Amino acid sequence: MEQEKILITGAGGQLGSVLTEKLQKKYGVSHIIASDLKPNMYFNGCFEIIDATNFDALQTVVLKYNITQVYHLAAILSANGEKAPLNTWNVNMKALFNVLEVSRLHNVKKVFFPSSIAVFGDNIERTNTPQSPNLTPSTVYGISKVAGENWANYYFEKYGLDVRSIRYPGVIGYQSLPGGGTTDYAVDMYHKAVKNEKFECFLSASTTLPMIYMDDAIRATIEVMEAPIESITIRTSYNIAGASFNPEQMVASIQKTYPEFQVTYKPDFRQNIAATWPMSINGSKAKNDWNWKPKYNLEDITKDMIKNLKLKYSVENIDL
Ligand code: NAD
Ligand code: AKB
Repeated sequence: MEQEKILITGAGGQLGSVLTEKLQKKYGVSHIIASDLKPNMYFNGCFEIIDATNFDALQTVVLKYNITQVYHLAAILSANGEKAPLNTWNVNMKALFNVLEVSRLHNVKKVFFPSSIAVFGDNIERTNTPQSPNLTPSTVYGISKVAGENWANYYFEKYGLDVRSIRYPGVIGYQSLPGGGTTDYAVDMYHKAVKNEKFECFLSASTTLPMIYMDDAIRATIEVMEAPIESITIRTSYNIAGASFNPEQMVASIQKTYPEFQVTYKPDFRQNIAATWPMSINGSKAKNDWNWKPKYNLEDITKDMIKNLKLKYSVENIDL
């Protein structure tokens, strides 16, 4: 384990910035190479600028550090993706092909590819959505994730490349800001509540979606990557359960601490995306195969978000 050299693409993003720190703690700072389109001033340790759509840039870094594992997080998310569909397809697919090819060519042992609940579309059971229904996503982002899952499976079957993947629900955390998805409202709502501001929600009050707390999301990522190879029976991507709730339930949960907190609803194009996604996920394969169990429900998330955001904003005020 001491010999691992781990490259993270998209390390400056919502998940990447937290995952980088977690992996640094686990493996040692010098074993983790964070990369993104531009440097992140908060990173300690090794950082490389890599546009993951550039094969040579990626290959150079993999060879320079003798990379043994890649966590490939770089992508354009659902809402931003709809603003430029062809570019989103190009970025999401080209970056993944580069990661898979460079890994195959240079003996990278394991690759993590994050998929999403965006793989699901209209033709699903929206409650307790099963692992393998007909996947007909409504966004270019979702289409790229379905294709990515199948390419992950292809590289495992054809070349034996150990690619592992989970379908993240919407991720909520205090450490970082989300990067242009349909579930971003949830993080924004907590920030506004703690700053004693009003919030305008771009989804309707009753839009229930699967969500997951950052700690659970990072733990699931590391657990699936560390599971014994024989326990991984799904090589496309695992459904994972987190918590499921709608904006109205979030507001009620926040109002237990901030009774004056006010939210108005102004659904926009993201409402149509959310309407095609599951309301809750059946994560039984992940549970059976590698023991996945989420720790945070809505009340736990609200408590931890408020506690940490209060701290964050009070420190920022002291700095001023
Ligand atoms: P994010 O948008 O916050 O971060 C993505 C990062 O990728 C950004 O820092 C961006 O600069 C970088 N990036 C974009 N194009 C790049 C390129 N060509 N080369 C290198 N870097 C590039 O996203 P996130 O929320 O941290 O998501 C990380 C991964 O997890 C993504 O693949 C996303 O699809 C997946 N995911 C996230 C969520 C969520 O709720 N956050 C849910 C499901 C799946
Ligand atoms: C998004 O909303 O695009 C992401 C996701 C669920 O994939 N948060």
